[in-house]
Amino acid sequence: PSALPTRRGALIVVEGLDRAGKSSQCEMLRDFLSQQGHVVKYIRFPDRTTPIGNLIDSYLRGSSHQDDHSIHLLFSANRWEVAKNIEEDIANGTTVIIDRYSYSGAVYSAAKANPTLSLEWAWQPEIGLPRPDICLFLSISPEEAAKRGGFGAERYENEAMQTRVRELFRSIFEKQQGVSIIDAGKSISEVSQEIQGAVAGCIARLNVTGALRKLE
Ligand code: ADP
Ligand code: 2DT
Ligand code: MG
Repeated sequence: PSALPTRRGALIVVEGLDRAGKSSQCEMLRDFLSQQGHVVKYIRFPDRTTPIGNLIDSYLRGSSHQDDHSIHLLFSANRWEVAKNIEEDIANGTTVIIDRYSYSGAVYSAAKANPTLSLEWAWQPEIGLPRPDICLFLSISPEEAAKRGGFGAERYENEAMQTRVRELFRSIFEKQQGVSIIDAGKSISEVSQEIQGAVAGCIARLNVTGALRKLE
């Protein structure tokens, strides 16, 4: 008898401000889904390990300067350089969890208030990338985030930037479909329960969702 076609994996994105709990929750979700028998990969953007990622890392640490548009396109290129791999993994049945994606890409660059770098401009290079089946936005107040430790030394880790980023995240997630807004101010286990519920619903609907789509 011929084998059943492989059920495709789900593409899950976790977004949010610094210290919202993205990386902790991605790890917990990976472990949870693995225990359920899914094959899971956890990746993050920026991926600082590639040649493009090295440039981004040096910029974020303040060791190099880049034009706002140029660094924006490098962040996007850092996604495009693995887009095919993600699509192949999904097609082969692997569920891929991504810590930050195009939404961070558009929002952080637009938050610089550079007159020739609008949110709309910033979104354009993301068009055509794999579209997540679900995007979990971990929403946290500045007060709650502050309780989780002070700002680090990297670029963007300051009050003014974070405030603009918060506003822009809100405005783009109002327009996107398939976004689950999660109250990330709750305890780690409460947040993970909510995430597991939202992801289980998404995976259950995948049969009818059909092929992985693209960002538009
Ligand atoms: P992010 O990746 O969004 O920057 P992390 O997962 O690295 O966030 O978490 C930032 C810090 O906050 C870590 O010290 C982590 O242990 C802590 N933390 C994460 N989630 C919670 C939570 N729900 N409640 C309290 N502390 C948390
Ligand atoms: P972390 O590695 O701590 O998540 O911080 N960023 C991220 C952008 O400006 N553009 C992007 O496309 C992405 C993915 C957010 C990385 C910092 O880089 C910002 C914080
Ligand atoms: Mg993190």
